[in-house]
Amino acid sequence: MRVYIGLGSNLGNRRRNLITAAALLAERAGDVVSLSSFYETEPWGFASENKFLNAALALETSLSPLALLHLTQAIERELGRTEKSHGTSYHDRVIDIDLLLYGSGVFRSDELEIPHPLLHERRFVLEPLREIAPFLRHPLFQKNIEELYQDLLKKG
Ligand code: PH2
Ligand code: MG
Ligand code: MG
Repeated sequence: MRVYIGLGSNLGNRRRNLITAAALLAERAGDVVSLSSFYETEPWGFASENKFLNAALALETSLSPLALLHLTQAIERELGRTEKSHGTSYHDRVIDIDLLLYGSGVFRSDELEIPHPLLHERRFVLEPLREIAPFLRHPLFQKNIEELYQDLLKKG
């Protein structure tokens, strides 16, 4: 299955954190078949002095959505991520690994929602994702990533 993943870091050696996360995914989850550029972005949804580096990657994997989620959570912990978001408030983090799309699958459980519910509202997700998969279709909106990105730019 082709899976799209968002990476973010705004603490420590951000570049190394993203590279290490991608390398550990390649070691444990499957083949990393694309990796976007790294984008420096302003914190979205919370106030912080620490800018993010964000990236997106495509992974070819045979893991199920939940198995992949648990693997990404283990990698986050290994890279030194401590706290989880409490309620709706965001916080600085060494690494965040988010499952964005799982093929054209739609998946919902208490732990995980795919497509990522905020994918289409976040420039820091759509900008790297459009670099590696502009024509990828969002299974719920029936639009591709480039179209979602252009929609978001229009909305501002
Ligand atoms: N992640 C968040 C909240 N805000 N802002 C940026 N720029 N990049 C992120 O990765 C990010 C964010 C929650 O996961
Ligand atoms: Mg996130
Ligand atoms: Mg996350």
